[in-house]
Amino acid sequence: MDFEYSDEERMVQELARRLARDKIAPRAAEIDAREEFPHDLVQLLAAHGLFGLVVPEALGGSGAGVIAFLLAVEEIARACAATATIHAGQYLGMYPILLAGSEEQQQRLLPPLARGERLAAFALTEPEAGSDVVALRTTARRDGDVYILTGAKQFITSGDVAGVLTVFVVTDPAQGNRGLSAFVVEQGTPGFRVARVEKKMGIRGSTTAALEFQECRVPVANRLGEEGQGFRIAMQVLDRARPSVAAIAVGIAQAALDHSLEYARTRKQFGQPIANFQAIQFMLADMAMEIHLARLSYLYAGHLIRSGATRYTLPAAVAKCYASEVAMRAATNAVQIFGGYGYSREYPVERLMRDAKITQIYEGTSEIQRIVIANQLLKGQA
Ligand code: COS
Repeated sequence: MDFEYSDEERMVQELARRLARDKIAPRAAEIDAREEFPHDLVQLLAAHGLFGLVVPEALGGSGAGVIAFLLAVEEIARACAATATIHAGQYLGMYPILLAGSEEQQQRLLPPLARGERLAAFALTEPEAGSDVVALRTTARRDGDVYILTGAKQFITSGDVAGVLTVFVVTDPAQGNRGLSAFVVEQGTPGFRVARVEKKMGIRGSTTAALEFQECRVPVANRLGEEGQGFRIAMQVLDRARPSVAAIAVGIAQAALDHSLEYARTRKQFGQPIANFQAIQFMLADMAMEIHLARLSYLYAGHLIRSGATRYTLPAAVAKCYASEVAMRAATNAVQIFGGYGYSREYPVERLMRDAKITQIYEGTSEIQRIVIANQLLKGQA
């Protein structure tokens, strides 16, 4: 496995680290407190080309590649997990078009997304179907050169601010997973509306919307792939996207370690810095070990993607599941190290603990990742 970064990957990492430290970290606490969508930070990331890292130059991106993308996500999440969710959510929304879109669709839709002029969203989950994708109820019925979409979507990252949404629906209920199809719906399409924006425990700067489709007419030209390919497209997109959730989790865990180290060196009890106590040192060491391994696991999945592997379902699920559990443990232990101050909203670690929790839930819960991993093992694909 070659973990040498190219010059471009290293440059993107350094750029993201600098922006995160200088511009994003100072905004993180107020974005969280005000539950404010950070339009300024979206513009900042757009101005520095950070929305187009996996998009080829001919389609408005930089083609820096998946490793550059993952490294940027970790740096952004180290400063603000909400901003990292918006950033990674853009790629989640673009991947269906990148993986399944026709040349015409890619040329029409991707350049403004890659430049960050429009946001994208991935609309799969519904009120009655999250883990169980085949239970989707939103339907699309063909009528000449349009499809008529009817139904509801739930928990859609950036669903209210996105200009372009990739929406997964049932076109043939008799066909199970082969009866789902994927469509691009643009904001402003009659019949499409944002029903609600959720109030959340964490990642409060990222918006999460409930969407409604009432006789929403979508041109056939916006169908991604063929009818019946929706399930496979969704699974392929999730395989691509899960390493980026792992990178968000590693960024949160690294922030927990950064804050814990600083605090342990300066906080004095019993006449000395608490960093002198082995109970604290062991927590710091465990955090460092786990972060190291979680980072390697998302980089390994990224390496497989970069080298053109056709399936990386298992390593992507391993990275997502492991890193999200590492983030939760690291954030919980950071609160423990800070003691009473850790529980106070004056210090950043309580936000990290709230933000870490979502990484065990979105883009497939830890339980779903274990099912995916076990399925791969039992099919002999590991
Ligand atoms: N890549 C390509 N094809 C895939 C695939 C993948 N990662 N995963 C499954 N497929 C294909 C299979 O090869 C199979 O094809 P055939 O019917 O031709 O054999 C088909 O899709 C069905 O696969 P499988 O039988 O494994 O599907 P299941 O219904 O058992 O899948 C799980 C169940 C739980 C794995 C799936 O529904 C899933 O991942 N759910 C979680 C979704 C999720 O993460 N939701 C969170 C919200 S999204 S932000």
